[in-house]
Amino acid sequence: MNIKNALLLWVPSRRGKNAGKTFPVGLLYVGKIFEEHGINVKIVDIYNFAFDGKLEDEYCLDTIVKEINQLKPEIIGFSGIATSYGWTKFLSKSIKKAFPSIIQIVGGALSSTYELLLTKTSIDYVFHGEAEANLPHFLNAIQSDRIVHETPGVSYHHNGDIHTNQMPPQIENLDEIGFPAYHLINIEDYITNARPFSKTFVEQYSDDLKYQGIYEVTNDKLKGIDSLFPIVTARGCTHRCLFCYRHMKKYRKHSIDYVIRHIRYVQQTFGVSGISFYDELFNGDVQWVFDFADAIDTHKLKIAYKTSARADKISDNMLKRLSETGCFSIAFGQESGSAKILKEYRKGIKRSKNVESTIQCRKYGIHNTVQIVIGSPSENLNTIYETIEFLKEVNVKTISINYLLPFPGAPIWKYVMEKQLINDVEEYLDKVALLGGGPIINLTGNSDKVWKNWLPLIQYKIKQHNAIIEKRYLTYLNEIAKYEIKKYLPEKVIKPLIKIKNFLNLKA
Ligand code: B12
Ligand code: SF4
Repeated sequence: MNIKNALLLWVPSRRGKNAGKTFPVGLLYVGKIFEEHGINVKIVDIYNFAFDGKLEDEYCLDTIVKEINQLKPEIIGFSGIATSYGWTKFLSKSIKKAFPSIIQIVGGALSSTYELLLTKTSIDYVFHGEAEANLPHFLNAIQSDRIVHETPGVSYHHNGDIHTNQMPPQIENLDEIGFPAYHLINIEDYITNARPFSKTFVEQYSDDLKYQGIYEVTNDKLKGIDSLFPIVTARGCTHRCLFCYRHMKKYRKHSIDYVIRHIRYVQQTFGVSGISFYDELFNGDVQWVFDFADAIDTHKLKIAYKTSARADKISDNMLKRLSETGCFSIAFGQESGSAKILKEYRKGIKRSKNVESTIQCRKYGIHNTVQIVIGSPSENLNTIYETIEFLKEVNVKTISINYLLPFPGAPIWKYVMEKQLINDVEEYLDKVALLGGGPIINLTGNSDKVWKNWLPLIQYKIKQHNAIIEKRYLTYLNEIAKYEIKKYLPEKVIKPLIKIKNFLNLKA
């Protein structure tokens, strides 16, 4: 079969107002493979025309039908995550009706819904894992009229059953993949703004006298950096947490040489200076991190970057080197303040290490959003209070709290299926797409009323704590007023105190 054109669809994972645009990194790697097989590719990002309202599906379909009539693709590929399922179903069925000969394939984390995709939609093949390991086999087979059913790591429907072929070996040397096919999208549409980070850093620590001045270090790192660009330095992770869907098993890093070349390439080609590392795990190889920092110095690279990391592999020295080389933000995934829940999450990190690493970040002017996941099967009011205590202890103001959302393929999914906690998976995925990380499914033994109130309870307690902390600094303010030493203190100390005083509407 002669394949001339392929259309790749980046399917939103959220619905309505929450549908935010995200960089289609995975599809740029997929598009590259098609091009290497002499196939013309077009990427269409559905986020560009997804909007609120009942007609969003129909409107979206109209736009895609126009694209199909223009491009005349022999293959359509869908990419997204599990919550992109609803859109994919609607589009897949509608497209099959109008264009029955087009082969429909799916990849990315969306492939975790492969059973639904192959029974309830018109998808022909679902690709598991990384496209570099199975898509070339599929394209070679199709182009030379061989049997595509033998492609490793692919699920398909055959004689009334779903078949899943054995996974191919993962790519060992990631550098062989090369750079993503950036020319397939309009890069300008995706570069995000780096400025809000310096703002949140100021908000985060402005009341903590010990760290006055630190935000200036961060502002310094972000000087002239107004854009963030995604780069992948690793694939896979060393762990397997309860709620995490992992379709790339083994942990692998690109070489430092590759990453430096990649950074230089995007800086020179797109004029960006800020980098957002899109790895599942950036610091899985500790020595790599130090070597990377040294390479940034050696090559005199001027960058600012944000990344994610496991707190157990963080050390004072690592934070120092990261900060010195431009790191302004790290996300750890602290998950919980309860040792019991951390164990249930199989996080492999102790509470005390989470506290230590989070606090250490301030010392080096590195912003940290504390990420909390609540609502695992063993969660109760005691463990929620342990999390509240943890949040008070680390005293960080930027906190992201989400209820645990089970996704197909994650370890928790088995528990949910065994306990029959979800009757209709399609309906559940649509609900998650609409509501995000709110209270959607109660996995705990607590009543819905209690469980739903955990999030507002944490938020209330933390607000209360922050107000107490802020009041504490009023004592300093009183002292300042009393001894009239205002003029002897630097502005950077006075300003936040005045702000707090005005905020609390209190007299000094
Ligand atoms: C960076 C990231 C984000 C970023 C950017 C999102 C984005 N642009 O994708 C941010 C922070 C915004 C984000 C948010 C969320 N994320 Co996220 N994110 C990731 C992360 C760490 C990396 C994604 C990435 O770019 N990888 C690099 C590329 C190279 O890999 P890839 O996309 O998988 O693509 C490869 C293959 O999958 C395959 N492939 C991909 N598409 C296709 C298509 C075809 C046709 C074929 C053949 C092959 C193929 O080939 C590619 C090359 O090898 C992944 C973890 C992971 N490793 O995937 C989680 C992950 C995708 N996120 C996840 C989740 C749940 C979320 C949130 C819902 C979290 C939340 N509660 O809010 C939100 C959703 C936000 C949104 N609006 O979409 C889950 C999805 C779980 C699932 N079963 O669907 C993942 C897998 C994390 C996890 N392990 O649980 N995320
Ligand atoms: S949550 Fe983080 S540490 Fe845990 S398995 Fe997923 S990527 Fe790895």
